[in-house]
Amino acid sequence: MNYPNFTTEHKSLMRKYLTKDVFEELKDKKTLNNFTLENAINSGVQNPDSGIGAYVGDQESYTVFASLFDKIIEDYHGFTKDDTHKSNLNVDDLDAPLNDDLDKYIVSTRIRVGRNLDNMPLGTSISIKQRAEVESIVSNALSSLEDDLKGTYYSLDGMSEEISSSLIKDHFLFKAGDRFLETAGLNRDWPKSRGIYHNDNKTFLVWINEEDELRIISMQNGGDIKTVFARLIKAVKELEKKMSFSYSEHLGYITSCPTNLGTAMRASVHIKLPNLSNDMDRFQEIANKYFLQIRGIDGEHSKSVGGVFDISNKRRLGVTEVQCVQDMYDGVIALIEVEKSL
Ligand code: ADP
Ligand code: DAR
Repeated sequence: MNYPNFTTEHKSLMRKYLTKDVFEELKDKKTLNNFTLENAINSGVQNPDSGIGAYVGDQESYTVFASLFDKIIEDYHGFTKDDTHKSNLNVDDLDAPLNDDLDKYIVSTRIRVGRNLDNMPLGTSISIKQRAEVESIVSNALSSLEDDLKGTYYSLDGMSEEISSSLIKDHFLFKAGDRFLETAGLNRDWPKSRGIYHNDNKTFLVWINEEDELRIISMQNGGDIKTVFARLIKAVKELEKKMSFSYSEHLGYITSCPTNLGTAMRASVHIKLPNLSNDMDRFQEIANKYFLQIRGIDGEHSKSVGGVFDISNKRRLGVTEVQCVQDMYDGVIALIEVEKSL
């Protein structure tokens, strides 16, 4: 492997920290799943506009390629190689009282976590057989869920056009990943062993074998953030009785992209802020103060429509799940106050 032919267009953290020395140290290394440095950085080499530019093939990659990933993780999360992650899934520790404004301004609330099975390669390096094993383990576990989590699993392989378009319309279904995921190897053998589960009233979903092996999602219309969080926690605890997730004391829940490490949680609202959207500098200033990320309403890299934005926590590692949701709640309260004043 030769040192990548970076151009001035390459702006990712991978480009920033893959110095010639780090490259020489790592270029011939590989993990037990034969995941190499070339595999890890391909997405960022092929897509100069990447922000991060690197994915891992397994939990071991974070150790084997530590000279690169430690720097990316410290830069993005402000989390050093000596820090340890803490988890807190106790919904009672969340201070998020419901009020009329939340339901007036918030169209919908969604809280998701990423998970990957222990002792299994990640989507970037998994084999067809292993990916089928993940689908079987997870869909069988889902089929045993009861009460308000009870529902149906739909495999994407052979899914009817009717079901597919209905799920996409509800923002429930994921499509083949974007060019970043494609060049990371996450779309290989698409749509084999990919699928979606949702409960009967479509407030609980699980994506199987998308960017991570599981995306566990609780969502509903309106702004009752605490109820959405409580449902997610109940589901995660039910699933943890039936499978073990890849986790480390240092990095928390292991994910294919370093941005999702730790809690692997994104707590988001689709919120109407038409007035504040006329002053994006002030909007971004408030988002920075409350550790918020501003997205469009059709997912990452999309645009906002009609003054509705996807607002979510930016911090995922070195903070607990309760803090992620508290970040989002406190930020949303502040944004609504400003919107009302305009
Ligand atoms: P992630 O799954 O990492 O959060 P995205 O930002 O791509 O990734 O969102 C995935 C899907 O979830 C998109 O279709 C997006 O529109 C939808 N979504 C995200 N947040 C909400 C929300 N609060 N309400 C409704 N849909 C949402
Ligand atoms: N677009 C890639 C990934 C950034 C984080 N988003 C994820 N993991 N979906 C980049 O390097 O910019």
